[in-house]
Amino acid sequence: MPHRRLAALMTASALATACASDVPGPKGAPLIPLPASVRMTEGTFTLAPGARIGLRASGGARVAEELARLLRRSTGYALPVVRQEAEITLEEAGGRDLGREGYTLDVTPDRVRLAASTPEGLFRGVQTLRQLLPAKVESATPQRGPWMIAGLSIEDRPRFPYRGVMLDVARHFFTVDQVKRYIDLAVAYKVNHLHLHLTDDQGWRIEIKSWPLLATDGFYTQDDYREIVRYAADRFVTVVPEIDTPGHTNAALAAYAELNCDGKAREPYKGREVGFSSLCTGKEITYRFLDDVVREMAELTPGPYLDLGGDEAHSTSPEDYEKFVARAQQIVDKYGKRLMGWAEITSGTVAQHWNPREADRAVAAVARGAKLVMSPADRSYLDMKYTQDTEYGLDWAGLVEVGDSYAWDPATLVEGVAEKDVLGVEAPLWTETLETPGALEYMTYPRLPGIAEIGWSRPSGRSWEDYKGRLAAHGPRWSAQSVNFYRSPDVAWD
Ligand code: TNX
Repeated sequence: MPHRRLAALMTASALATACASDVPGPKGAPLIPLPASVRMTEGTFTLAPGARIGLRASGGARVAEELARLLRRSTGYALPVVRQEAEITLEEAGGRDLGREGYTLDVTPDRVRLAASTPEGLFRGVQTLRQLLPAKVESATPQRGPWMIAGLSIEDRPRFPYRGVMLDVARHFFTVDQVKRYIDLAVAYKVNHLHLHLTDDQGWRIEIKSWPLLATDGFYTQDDYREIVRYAADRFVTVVPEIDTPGHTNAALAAYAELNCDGKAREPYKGREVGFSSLCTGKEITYRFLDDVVREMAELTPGPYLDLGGDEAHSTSPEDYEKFVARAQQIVDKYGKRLMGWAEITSGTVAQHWNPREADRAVAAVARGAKLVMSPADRSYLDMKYTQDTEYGLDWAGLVEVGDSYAWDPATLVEGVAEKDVLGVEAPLWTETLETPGALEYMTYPRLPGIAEIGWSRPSGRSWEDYKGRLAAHGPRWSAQSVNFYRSPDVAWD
């Protein structure tokens, strides 16, 4: 039966885009990330002005309110949240364990039914629902309907538990509100970790009460930081704070003379060189400092990870580095957190692969029992230029067009690293050349959604040819939110 085989060969993605042409009105819903399974069904649901959002799950109230807020803005409908079955219902997946982030979404002519085992699963499902509606649903002001969704049945859960984005707020500082918007845009693609690179040679951006001179100019107070953590948590995003050590520490070495081996404070630094600074690994005060910083950060951070960097410590001897990292590990253990660091770090539960020329470090980390977050600079670095002409960014890892950032797989990229070794993926955005939110957005979109898909979706359904078709439909969504994105010529934008 050849047609049966054909149907079986049709990937979830083909089906997801197939709906496009069948829907009267809106042009369908090319989903990113691609769900684990999508089945098209008969008919179309239309959101009517009198529709309600029904909540039949404990703990999902904030998710339901967030969905209502989003839909009210653009539809202008009242959309009350009620505690009963309604036109759009969010409910607990009865009996079935969909995992922490999994969900099912069923659209029939008379209802939308979203089910999950946790509020987090409902939140991930809401992101899918947004993408099923026309792009104008992202608008902040009332738009004209109709608001239609093609009938379908989705069952979805992520491939990897860690799907992150990193923002370097040290090279250039970004305010709490700017970080909130950055989070809002990223969660639409089911990103669930925000790694904040809080300290570097150029600046220390988090208040440490026991060392008050560290952060003096452009920084988060501890209350600011708590606010970011809370905002992220409300969107099921875990903040991973990074205090880079023992290198990338000029800002600390400038603030406190006693942290230097020679006891002399360093000059503040504004340049772009790396690898010139090091904490004094032979002095006890260095470990008192580290203990204080780790204690305060652990108190502020509900997430499991505390990242101590460890990259490019070119001014620390290998022996001193080892010694330092061993002490750092003890301190992080003492405060009940898990040490995370870049692949150079020789200790810790999670190591982050970043340098394509040093993939052996990732393999070594796995041999030590660490899990990997994959963020290869030549694929997932959001600060790499797209082309020679890109106004911002660096090119040390190469030029990274949208297709380059999409076409790789974390379980096959590095020989000696397999699926089981991978915790997930991350897209880091370093900000040596980026000073404004518009510049951040330009480098992040459209590459972040591709990295998010690599972390969420099964590799079997993925191809650049298919992906770029889906990506095209996200341009109008970003336009509706005034996102400054790069209109890659490789994508036929809607
Ligand atoms: C390398 S990636 C660095 C950063 C730079 C970045 C620029 C890593 C662990 N270290 O210090 O900002 O390249 O792309």
